Amino acid sequence: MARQLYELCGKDPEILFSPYCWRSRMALAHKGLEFETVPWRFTETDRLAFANWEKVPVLVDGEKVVADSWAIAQYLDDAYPDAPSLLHGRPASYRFITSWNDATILANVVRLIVSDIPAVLNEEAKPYFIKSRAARFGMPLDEVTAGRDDRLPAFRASLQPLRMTFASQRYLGGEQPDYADYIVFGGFMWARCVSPLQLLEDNDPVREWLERMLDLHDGMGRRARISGAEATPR
Ligand SMILES: N[C@@H](CCC(=O)N[C@@H](CS)C(=O)NCC(=O)O)C(=O)O
Repeated sequence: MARQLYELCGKDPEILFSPYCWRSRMALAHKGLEFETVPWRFTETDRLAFANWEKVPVLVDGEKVVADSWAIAQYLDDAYPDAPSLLHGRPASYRFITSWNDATILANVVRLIVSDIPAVLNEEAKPYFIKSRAARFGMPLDEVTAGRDDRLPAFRASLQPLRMTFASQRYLGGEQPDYADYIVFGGFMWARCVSPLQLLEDNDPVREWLERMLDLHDGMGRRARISGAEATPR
């Protein structure tokens, strides 16, 4: 059986927008491993019963089933030690990057784009998403993102650790990307796929890094389908 990655999609199965799934698809590409996407939508938890899990990504690699993006990264390094490393045998250091990313980037990005997500969802997933996320934020999704343009400068300022790093290296991994880059990249792909909002200014070094990331692995990120008929790159 071909290697399979269960990934979150919209009503259009080619709109793949989960930040966590992007980590895993870039990690597979980094390892040079071919895989096919199994499109998965919110509310389809039954389809993940085989993995004893309720979220994506889930990787099926032959007999092996691995759920959770972090577990997938570790599994790939263990199972394919001769392919380029993701975590370089030091998963502990990447834990911090994951935590910083999730607490700073993902937590802010969701407050900038969450109201754009229902438009990409299938009819069944829409009410589930709107209700569950409104409950999480304690307010309707439009209120969560209200005034988002005014909040962009603070979001951009929070990325200063990235700018300081890119002043002396091309990637978080150094001269080559590694899993640290894929962790951070996932959040930007999430926004790119579902929202017209331009998170980064054109002359931002983070934007320059993002452009490099979009080109990796035969332009996997750049080729990704994004929502909106106009679909101008952002
Ligand atoms: N810690 C998990 C998080 C995965 C996760 O939250 N996935 C979301 C998609 S972005 C999901 O499947 N959510 C299901 C739901 O909200 O019902 C990982 O790193 O894989």
